[in-house]
Amino acid sequence: MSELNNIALKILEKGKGILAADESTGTMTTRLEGVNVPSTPQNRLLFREILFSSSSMRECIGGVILYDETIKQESSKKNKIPELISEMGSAPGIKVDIGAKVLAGSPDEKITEGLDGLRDRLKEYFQLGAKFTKWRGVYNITKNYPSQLSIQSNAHALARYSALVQECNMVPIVEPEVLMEGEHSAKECFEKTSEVIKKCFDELILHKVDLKGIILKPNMILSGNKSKEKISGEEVAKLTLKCLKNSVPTEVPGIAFLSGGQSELEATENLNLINKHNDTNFVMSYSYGRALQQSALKFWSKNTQNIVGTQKVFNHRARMNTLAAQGRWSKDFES
Ligand code: 5MM
Repeated sequence: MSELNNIALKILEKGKGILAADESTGTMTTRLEGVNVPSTPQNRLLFREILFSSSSMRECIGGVILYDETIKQESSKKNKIPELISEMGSAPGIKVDIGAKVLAGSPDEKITEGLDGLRDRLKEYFQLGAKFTKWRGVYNITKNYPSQLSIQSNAHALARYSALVQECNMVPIVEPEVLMEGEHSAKECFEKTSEVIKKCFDELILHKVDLKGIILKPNMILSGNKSKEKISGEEVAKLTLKCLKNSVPTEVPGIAFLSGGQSELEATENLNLINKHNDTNFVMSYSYGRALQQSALKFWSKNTQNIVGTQKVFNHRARMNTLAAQGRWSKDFES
C-alpha cells in the first residue's frame, strides 16, 4: 500500500474526521467580528489553539487543515502549531489555494487560483510538517451555471494542484464545492454535482494523480437554501450516495464532506444517515469548518479565558460527528 494511501486512511480511521480551520484572514475576521471579538493574530491563534489542544483531537480529529498564518505561528507553550497537532495524534494539513477569483469569460463564476509558484510553497509546507493539503473549487447553480468553462477550468486546476502535491509526498484533498446558495432543487444539485465530480476525476486521471492517495471533499446533495423544496435527511443520504457511487472511482480511499452552511445538527444527522446506508467501500466522514466550530466560537466569545468550557463544547461536536461517521449517532446523545 502506498505511503499516501496510508496517510489518507489514517486521517479518516475509526470515524475520525477533519477539522477545517483554514479560514483565510478575511473569513476569520467575519467569524470573530460576528461574535464581537477583535480579529487580531493573537485572538485567531488563541481560539484555534484551544481547539487543537482539546481532548477530542485524539479520538475524533484525524487531521486539521490550517491557513498559512496559523501553520507558522507558535502555541502558548512555544511549540509550532503543526507540532502541537502531531503531539495530539492528528495530522497537520494546509490550504494551498489562494482563493476563488472572477473567472475571465464568465464573470459571474469563480476560478480558484494559486498554481503559480505552488511547487516551492509545497516544499516549505512539507518542511513545516504538513502531511496533506487542500484546494477548493466553487461552483454556483443557476439556470445557466455552472458553465462548462467553470467545470473544466476548476477541474483542471484541481488536477494540476493534486499532481504537484503528490510529487511533494503529501495527500491532496480535492474539494469541488457546489454551493448550497440558490433556488435550485435537490435533483439539480444531484445532476450538477455529479457532472462536476466526474470532470474532476477525468482531469485527475489525465494528470496521472494516484487516486489511492487523495481524499475527496464534496458537498452533500441538498436543495438550495432559497428553494421552497424541503427534502428529508433520508433523501439527502440516498441522493448523496447515488451521486458518489456514480461519479467517484473505487480506488479513492475516503470521502470527507464539507458542511456548506448546514446547521451543526443537520450536518451530523445527514452524515449519520449517509453512513447508515453506506453500501460502498468508501470511508465517509467529515471535514467540517462551521459545523464543528460554531457553538464553540459562540461560547468562547462570551469569556475568551474559559478554555475548559470552550473545549467541552468543541469535544461534544467532534464526538457527535465521529459517531455519525460510523452511523452510530442518535439525537438522544445531543442533550
Ligand atoms: C474553513 O472554511 C474554508 C474556506 O475559508 P476561506 O473562504 O476563507 O478560504 C473552507 O474551504 C472550508 O474548508 C470548507 O468549505 C468546509 O467548510 P464548511 O464550513 O463548509 O464545513
